[in-house]
Amino acid sequence: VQLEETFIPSYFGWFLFASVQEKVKCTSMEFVKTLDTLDAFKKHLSDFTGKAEKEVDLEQYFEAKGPLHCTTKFCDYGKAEGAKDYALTPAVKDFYGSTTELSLTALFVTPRTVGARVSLTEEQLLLWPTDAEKEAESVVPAAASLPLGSRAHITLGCAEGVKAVQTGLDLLEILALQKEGQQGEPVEEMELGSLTYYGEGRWLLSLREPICTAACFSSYYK
Ligand code: ACK
Repeated sequence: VQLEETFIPSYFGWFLFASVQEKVKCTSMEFVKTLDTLDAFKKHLSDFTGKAEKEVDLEQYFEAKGPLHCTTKFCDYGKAEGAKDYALTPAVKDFYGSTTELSLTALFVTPRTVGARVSLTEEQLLLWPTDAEKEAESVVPAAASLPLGSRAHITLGCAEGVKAVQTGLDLLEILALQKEGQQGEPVEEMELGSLTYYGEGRWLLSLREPICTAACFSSYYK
């Protein structure tokens, strides 16, 4: 049993193929650069800088680390709650090393993170921990009432001093606002889709065409 425990990874997830990582990074960079130039964004600049007059270079503001992936279960080498049970789930064993196609349906930017929303298929949901949303309840109270898979995302960048776990929380926050009936402020139609502002520096771009990317279900140790 001890041996098994030492082999529980940092996290399980779908890892984007190297060939599509660049495409996703370029698309998000393009979005961030365009967002930076919009008058609507400049109007709310203080969300990011704390001061109205200050400028922000969004391209520099976010830093990307590690391989692009969509976490299914953060295990912390077995220390996270439910890590061992998850690692032993039949679905994890069955799908380990298999390829799937992830559908990215939105991009979002907050003063903390930039990420992509991943819309999971029924089959992909077999790998989704049933308590992933509920675990975020202390930070996003409405999270537990959101559908399974709502937290699924790819972290594309974090502001200085912000940890990647924040990206999924930022996404849940936006989805919780939508569920409460907050429509957000429609800002404009961009080439990639429609941009909405949800206050407090939260921007969501709903993609006209989802970005489909090949990914492999695996795990990360380090
Ligand atoms: O961007 P992410 O999904 O956010 O990918 C990284 C990955 O695990 C390695 O750090 C995610 N992560 C970190 N801590 C947690 C946590 N407590 N709950 C859920 N996901 C987490 C992080």
